[in-house]
Amino acid sequence: MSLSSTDKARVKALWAKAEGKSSELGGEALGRMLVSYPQTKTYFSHWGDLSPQSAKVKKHGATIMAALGKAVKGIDDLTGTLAALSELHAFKLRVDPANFKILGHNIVLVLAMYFPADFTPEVHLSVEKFLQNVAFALSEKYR
Ligand code: HNI
Repeated sequence: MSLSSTDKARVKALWAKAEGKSSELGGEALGRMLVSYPQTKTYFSHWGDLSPQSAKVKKHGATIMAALGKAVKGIDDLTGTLAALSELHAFKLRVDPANFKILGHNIVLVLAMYFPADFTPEVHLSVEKFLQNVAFALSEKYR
């Protein structure tokens, strides 16, 4: 499902609000994913402590959100913007693309928690579509 100009505008507006807190939001989303979907822990087992308090989990949450911030800026060409990351996740990290959906779910949840007034059903719809397109772009290089 491609993003309409309205979807893009909603995502950009919410992101403008979230950006300042993006490290915290990312840490919360990744930390929650590792607890609520324990099957995702296998990819990060080399880190040892995978609790939401873990410094590595927090730092990586910030890394993921920074990449998503770039995706928001490159929202008109997500496949191009995320090509290198797709390559990395497909061939080096070998992450099952089903997990992109799981992380996306946790990101949606955290955005709704932090910005309840902004997270109207319409914004929810546009954010879901954006994250679906991100997941699709990240899956592009899997062959
Ligand atoms: Ni992901 C590394 C972005 C989903 C497992 N990941 C990265 C890096 C970025 C990134 C950026 C750092 C790249 C580098 O070092 O050059 N990851 C994203 C984004 C999403 C995503 C934008 C989806 C929105 N990654 C996932 C998912 C998993 C995942 C769903 C597994 C469940 N990623 C990893 C692993 C690494 C990683 C594992 C390497 C971590 C490390 O440092 O050891």
